[in-house]
Amino acid sequence: KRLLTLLSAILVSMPCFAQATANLSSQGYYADPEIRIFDHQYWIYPTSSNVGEQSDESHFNTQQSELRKQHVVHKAYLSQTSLDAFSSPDLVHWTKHPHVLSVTNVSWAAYAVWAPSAIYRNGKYYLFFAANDIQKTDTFPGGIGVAVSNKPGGPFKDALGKPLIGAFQNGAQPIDPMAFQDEDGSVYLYYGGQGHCNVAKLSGDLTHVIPMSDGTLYKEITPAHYTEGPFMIKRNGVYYFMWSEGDWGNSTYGVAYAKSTSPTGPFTPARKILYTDPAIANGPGHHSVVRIPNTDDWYIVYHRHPLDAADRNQRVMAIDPLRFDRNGNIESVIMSKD
Ligand code: FUB
Repeated sequence: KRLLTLLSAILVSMPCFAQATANLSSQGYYADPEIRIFDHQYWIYPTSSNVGEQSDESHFNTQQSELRKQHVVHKAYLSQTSLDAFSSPDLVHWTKHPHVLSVTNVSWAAYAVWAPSAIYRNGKYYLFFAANDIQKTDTFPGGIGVAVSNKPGGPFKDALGKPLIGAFQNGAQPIDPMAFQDEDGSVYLYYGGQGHCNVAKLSGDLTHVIPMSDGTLYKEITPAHYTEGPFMIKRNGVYYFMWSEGDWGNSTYGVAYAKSTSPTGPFTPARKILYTDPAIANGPGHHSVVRIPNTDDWYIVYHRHPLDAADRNQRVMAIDPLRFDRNGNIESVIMSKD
């Protein structure tokens, strides 16, 4: 009887991940989801990946509209004019918070905002984001920005009036920021696409990059096969640096990780833990990880392509358990069906 009671308690406390994934994927096309815990709620900040939707041009001024017409490189980016967020008490039921950040509130961007990363610091919520990376002009240079709000659901306003990190510092494409607060209060920003990853240390007020202990401002930490989407977690004093590698087109896109005793590496050895399952979904990646407070239960939130997706931007969100073995290595993720 005691065993039955224990089993039913475990089942009740375990969220149903097929349902959780179904609830996330039914929100529509979203990518690059970053999960956080703010105010006793889970929050997800993703990229809008609504390919095919007409962009609303009415909020742009004449100069911005002209620039947008001239620089249509990827149509999908043109409709990424704002970021939505989602909140949940239990990882299963999600409430949408539309337009927590709009590109029209970022004076130095006219094209798109995407791949956000959020932290709580100094009594406020900060949202790091990529903007305008594709078209680089003197007026709209592109880079990684930071926006601030009093609430996790925004509205977030551009904090600096300029990029925090500009184009191609030390060779890294300024996209996919991930802000990591270490236990000593230091904040590190991991970022970079196109196969080049940098880490930079931020000032306490998050307004600028400060030198690391060796004097470096932008340190390249690119692991072999790295594509984009860096993420960092710390467990039992070990830093787990994670990233996305491969390509959706040939079903090699997935998540890998490596370990270190330092937030700036070196990280070793690398191992892939999330990959295409031809029976479930294609190209899972650009993920984030959350630990349930007061437990050693971890979950990975990521985007993936439904098997019938015809376009690389047809990406939906998913969530699954992230498990560690007895040696502290991350086990392969078993993707839930939705
Ligand atoms: O969502 C836009 C881009 O796609 C991100 O910057 C990459 O990480 C990839 O997920």
